[in-house]
Amino acid sequence: MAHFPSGFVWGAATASYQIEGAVHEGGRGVSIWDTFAHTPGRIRGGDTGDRACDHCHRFREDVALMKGLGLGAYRFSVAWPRVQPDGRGRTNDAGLSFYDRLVDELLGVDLQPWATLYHWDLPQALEDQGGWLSRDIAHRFEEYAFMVGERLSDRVTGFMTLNEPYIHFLLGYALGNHAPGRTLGLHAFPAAHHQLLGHGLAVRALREAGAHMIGIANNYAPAWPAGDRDEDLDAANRVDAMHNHLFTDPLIRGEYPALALDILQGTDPALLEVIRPGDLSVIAAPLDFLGVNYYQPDYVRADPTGPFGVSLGRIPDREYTAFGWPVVPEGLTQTLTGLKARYGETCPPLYVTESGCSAADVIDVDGRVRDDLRIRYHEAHLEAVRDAITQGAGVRGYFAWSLLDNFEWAEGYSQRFGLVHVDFATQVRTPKDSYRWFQAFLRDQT
Ligand code: PNW
Repeated sequence: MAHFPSGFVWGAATASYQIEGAVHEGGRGVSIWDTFAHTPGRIRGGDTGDRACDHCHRFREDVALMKGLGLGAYRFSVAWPRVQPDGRGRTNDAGLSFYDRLVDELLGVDLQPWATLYHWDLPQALEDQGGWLSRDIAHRFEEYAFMVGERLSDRVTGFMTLNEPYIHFLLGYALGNHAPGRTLGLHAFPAAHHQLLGHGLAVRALREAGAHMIGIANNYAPAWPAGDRDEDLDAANRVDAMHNHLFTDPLIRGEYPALALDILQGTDPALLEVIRPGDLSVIAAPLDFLGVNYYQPDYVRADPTGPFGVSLGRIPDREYTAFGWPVVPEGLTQTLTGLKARYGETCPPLYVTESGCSAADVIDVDGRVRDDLRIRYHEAHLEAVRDAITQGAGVRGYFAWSLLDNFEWAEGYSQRFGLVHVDFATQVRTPKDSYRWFQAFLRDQT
């Protein structure tokens, strides 16, 4: 495969609740994911993140695995309840110290730390006060962002405020398959607006605290109509507005997309009252980069019974991951070039902050873990990034999701996304074939 621009950032990504474990240690508070995972029936197999990859105790080994792969960067998330157990007031120094040690370990082997402030593990105390539906939370997030920024900005390369506010809004507050498990449909819009407001306030707080590379990791999915009926094209435009533009236009243009406002207004005009004068200029705080998490396009059909008149289907005739998601690398090219086309000169530099797949591992008698699907997946998606660069999208990095097999939210441990296999009973880590492939690929890049 051809070479990427020099200085291109190569990394792997994880998230706190998915890997850390140690949920009762070091003064950590309870998060909405602790509550949700311990509610019977919520997670496949009754799994929880109580132990996960035991990363809090094994981070040195995990950093060594990243180094061994030849990565130059690591994207992790900070668990808010570890740093501020009640989501307001008191800082928990033991929690911040953990991230201190992690960052120092990374720097010790020349890996750039990239930190996400919020990857869905809200302090339960804040959920009890309304969570992201309540406006106050935006200010709590600002305060927390400042705390983390003050402690880590001298050593962290890039900060991301939020991970995938769209997925958190959709699965956490609209549909309820993720924590906090609310099923408000589009009435969950305040959770979208308050995340965006919290993001804008956090950007400002991080800058005050000395951070210089600040962005967000958004989930993007090109909206593909499932048919050529006009209704399907309209349906795809609505999904595009809600999934892609709703969480990006405000950041870059300082306005919500008109189509999304129409949809929300049509649901309940009172929903838009959460947008107060001045909010959009806070939300549009200048960004140094835009993180792109990509998995698959939305395949959209008009369906009067579905939310905003659509239903999502499965793209036919593709290779599928163990999750049943189709492998569609050209959707990544389309996403990256689409962002550049929509925002032009105002488009911040792009980083792919997540790309990866769940694959059933085949473990040989000698312990070798074969995951050919994952090799094909990353190979094709890297080619897709290169195509986007050739077409003028400024892409500066690629973070594979994920370093380790981990707690895959509502799917528990049943879906494995890692370049490194984790035997959850023994916590033994085994680099998979995809790890070796990536290692050889990176060696070839230099
Ligand atoms: C992302 N969807 O979540 C998250 O950032 C990761 O924590 C997660 O492990 C990874 O992707 C794999 O799922 C998503 O339904 C969850 O479209 C669901 C969707 C997309 C992303």
